[in-house]
Amino acid sequence: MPMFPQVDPTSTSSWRSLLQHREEIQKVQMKDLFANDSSRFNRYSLTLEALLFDYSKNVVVDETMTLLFQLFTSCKVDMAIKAMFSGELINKTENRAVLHTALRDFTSDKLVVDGIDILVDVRRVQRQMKDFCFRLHSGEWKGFSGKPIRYIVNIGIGGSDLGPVMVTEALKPYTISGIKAFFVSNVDATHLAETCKQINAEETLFIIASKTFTTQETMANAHSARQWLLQQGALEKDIARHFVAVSTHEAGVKAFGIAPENMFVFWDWVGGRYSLWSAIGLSIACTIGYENFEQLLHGAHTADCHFAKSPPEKNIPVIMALLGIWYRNFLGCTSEAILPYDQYMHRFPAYFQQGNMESNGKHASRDGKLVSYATGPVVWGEPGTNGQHAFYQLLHQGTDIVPCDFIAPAQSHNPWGNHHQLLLSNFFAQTEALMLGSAHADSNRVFEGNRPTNSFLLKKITPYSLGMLTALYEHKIFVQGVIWNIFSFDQFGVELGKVLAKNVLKDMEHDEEVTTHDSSTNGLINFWKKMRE
Ligand code: G6Q
Repeated sequence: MPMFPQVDPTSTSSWRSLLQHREEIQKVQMKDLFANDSSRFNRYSLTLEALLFDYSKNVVVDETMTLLFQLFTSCKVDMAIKAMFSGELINKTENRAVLHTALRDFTSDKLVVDGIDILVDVRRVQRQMKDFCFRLHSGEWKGFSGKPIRYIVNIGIGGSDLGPVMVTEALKPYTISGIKAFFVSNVDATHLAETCKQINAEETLFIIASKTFTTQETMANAHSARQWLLQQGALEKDIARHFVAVSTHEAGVKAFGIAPENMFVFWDWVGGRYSLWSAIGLSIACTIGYENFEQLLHGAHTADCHFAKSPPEKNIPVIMALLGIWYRNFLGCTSEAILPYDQYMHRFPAYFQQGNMESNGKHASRDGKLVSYATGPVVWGEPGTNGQHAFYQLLHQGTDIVPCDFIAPAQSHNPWGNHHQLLLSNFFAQTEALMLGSAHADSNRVFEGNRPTNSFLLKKITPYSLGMLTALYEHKIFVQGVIWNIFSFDQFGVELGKVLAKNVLKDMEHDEEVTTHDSSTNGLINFWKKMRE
């Protein structure tokens, strides 16, 4: 039985009303809305502690928002939110709870899932991580030649890579002095080889991060890293000082040769792309310190409380989600851009590209039928201002409307001359120009305007504020998944890739001509066989 009712969103009266309302909104120009309503910014913006969310530059009027909030109610999203936080098995296709929120909950005493209080285990692993970081940073943990660890190399891919990379990059100013972090994900040996050129084996800790501990890319890189360490003078007995693992698969970790005391566990109720808050965040904690990692969790918990307790009209992730649905399902937008005006945040769009596209890139509804409406859009982005000198052309004058999220800190970690003002002047000017547009006699020079943006202003990018922002984006994905009536927490499309490559690999391991595939695939494999060394 589903934990919360399944609702086909198109069967609701709010959906039908939104379809009608769309006709009226086609005539609306945001610039007129601003001209006629001096309170629009105040009415269409919210704060969460020091974070400002301005959604006034969207093609919406009060009626749009009212209908969207009605859609939220008709689709029983409030029940779904409760079901997630309380640990119900809402990831039904994998028969799992979805509880990354429990990893950042320092206030609850107990959370029972399948008869087990999971918070006991959560706190035990957090203490293990804290203790490990202390030993690492105090120099007590030494490499095979007796030197302390300086290089952290996380080996993982997808959810076991993107989150740690995104956070470690975004929080670079918090890096512990003397520590340098690297992330190896691609099975292309170049990734590992180029990393090895920048590190010393005797001062390196490899963190093998893999939920399943079977992922081809991660296992290949882990074995090659092990081989490299031995080539650099380490002995078999030294492996324990240079390799630790983060996984849910204890037997797999053991088989690789990593001692159980050097394993950090997490649980099947943590989805890969939601796992940076678990022990998968070990590379983050090793790089910026455990206390800062904990601040990240605290920030996320603040967003969790906001999401769980605020009414839809005051709920930032709910409004982010509803606006996304408005553009995707009613105004036909096929993509969304995330544009951080902060160089340290350069992997934030990639992180949420996975978060969104892997969660909501689904075509089957929760009752197993094919959906009759659009689900997750393409999500992409790059940091400003670089994007301005590249793809913003299409944002301003292209034939597609791309709703954009602009994100920036009010304060820079590098207050150098007037750089930060220059950066933010671009942010503010771009959102204004996208909204206003400009007229010209020459159509090549016309900017139609009326192009929607959300703006997020944070005081500064800190572990706490980044945790908060990240959790807001996570909850946006959740709300959209519920309204689209799809399962957001499985990833059969990703798993397909893992199987396909294995099958083709078998055909590449012998010298015979391959004939069992379509002519293109046969042709490619056979051409490669002739060209390989
Ligand atoms: C995330 C996905 C996927 C996964 C990787 C790595 O939600 O499931 O990106 O994280 O395929 O998987 P492992 O952690 O099992 O190696």
